[in-house]
Amino acid sequence: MADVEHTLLLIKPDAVRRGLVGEILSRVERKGLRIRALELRTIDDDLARRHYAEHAAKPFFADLVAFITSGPLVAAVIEGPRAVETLRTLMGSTDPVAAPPGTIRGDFGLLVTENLVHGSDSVTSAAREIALFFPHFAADA
Ligand code: RTP
Ligand code: MG
Repeated sequence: MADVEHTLLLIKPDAVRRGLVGEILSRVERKGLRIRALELRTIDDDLARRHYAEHAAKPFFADLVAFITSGPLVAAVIEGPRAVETLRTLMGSTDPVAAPPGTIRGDFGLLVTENLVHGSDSVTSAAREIALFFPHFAADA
């Protein structure tokens, strides 16, 4: 597959608390994307700040870091053709109020602060984020 991409999926602590891990992974798999790495873990403050570094100056940054470290999340490397954009389409827009039904955020979310999932926003971001969460991941292994 010439245009295969890898992207980082996070099933955020709110979705883990609500028991939506299987539902979300199932949607990703049914779409045809492949899970290449998978881990349940609670991330620390340092990893959260590095993952969300682009938002460091935003007023919601402290709340974002507190939320994403508030309990276990599921991190996954997802593979497939145009995987970055495909996963973002499955997720729906950042604010669940604007995300249409049929998307993960549109079907299960209410609040922008607890919006269930993260997906890398570009191939460049994906490479940076995969290296943070899965430092030993090799795309061609
Ligand atoms: P994510 O990075 O988590 O996948 O979300 P995203 O790309 O759709 O949105 P982004 O702009 O990267 O924002 C990162 C996360 O910050 C939270 N946020 N809170 N309180 C607020 O106004 C606000 N705005 C954004 C969201 O939880 C968003 O997922
Ligand atoms: Mg983002």
